[in-house]
Amino acid sequence: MQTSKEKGNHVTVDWRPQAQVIQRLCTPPSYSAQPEDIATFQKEGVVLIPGVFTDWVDRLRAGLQRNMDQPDDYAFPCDSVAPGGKGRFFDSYCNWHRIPEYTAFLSDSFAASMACGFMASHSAQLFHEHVFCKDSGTRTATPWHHDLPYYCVDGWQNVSIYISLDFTPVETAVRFLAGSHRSEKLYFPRHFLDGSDYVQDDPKMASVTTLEDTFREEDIRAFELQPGDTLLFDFRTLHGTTAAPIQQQRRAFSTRWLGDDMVYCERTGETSPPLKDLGVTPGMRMPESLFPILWQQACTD
Ligand SMILES: O=C(O)CCC(=O)C(=O)O
Ligand SMILES: [Fe+2]
Repeated sequence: MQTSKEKGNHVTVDWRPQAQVIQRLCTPPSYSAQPEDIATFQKEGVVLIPGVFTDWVDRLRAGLQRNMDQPDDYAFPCDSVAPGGKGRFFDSYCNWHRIPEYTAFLSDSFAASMACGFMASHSAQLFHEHVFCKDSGTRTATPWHHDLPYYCVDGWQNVSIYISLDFTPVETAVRFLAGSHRSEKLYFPRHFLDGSDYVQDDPKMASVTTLEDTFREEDIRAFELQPGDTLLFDFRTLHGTTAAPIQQQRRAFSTRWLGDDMVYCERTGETSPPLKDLGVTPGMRMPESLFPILWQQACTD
């Protein structure tokens, strides 16, 4: 039997960014969001912005290739196809400071400014990046889940910016339950390998596993994606995929952002990423020495 440790991301190299890398980050350019996109994000918990990062696709693919070629040289690699299963479902995170193409994206793209606008925040603090690859032949569904309970942070102003790096037909793309980000309910994180719940002994959390059959079709948002198409979604929005086989490699590069009200919290069990010794107590902002603030809105009030 696999232990819960073997199912998740493995501890390899140190995930902590060096101060010098943070100091070298430039002020990224600014993004002008369409008010209707922000409104959709706030109402539905997800919005698609077609083609917005097309210019970054080649560089991010090159970065992801480094990550996948030598997974153990980078932090927290994970393979989530069960023994004997077909294909490969790879993910890894917290490598933005080690992979030059990821660092360049944070320094030179308008992602930080975009995050700030969609979160309706005065600042955008980088939590981490997260990359995914499902190889052709993979039949492993991404289990329905939402991201917040995986994390050692809590609050409402947050966003993931998920950039598709390949053409992805709607059948195998991530689908979202519109409006689920407004529910106060939290569900146990799940292992991507087999959909099992994490061991988090929190009486306020429930299991989402029995709920997915009850989602109404009209509330599901699913999008065919071209390389560079980008989904912005809330850490609380429920999402997952079908088990339809992947016909053609599907890769994605995601960055996770914290707004003004996001603070450190202690979960009652394992978290993902499993970040330790952050030097903060519950209720405090995440330390900027590890999670840099990359955008600050000019103060207008
Ligand atoms: O790409 C996938 O299948 C999973 C993505 C996901 O869960 C996320 O970005 O939070
Ligand atoms: Fe997720």
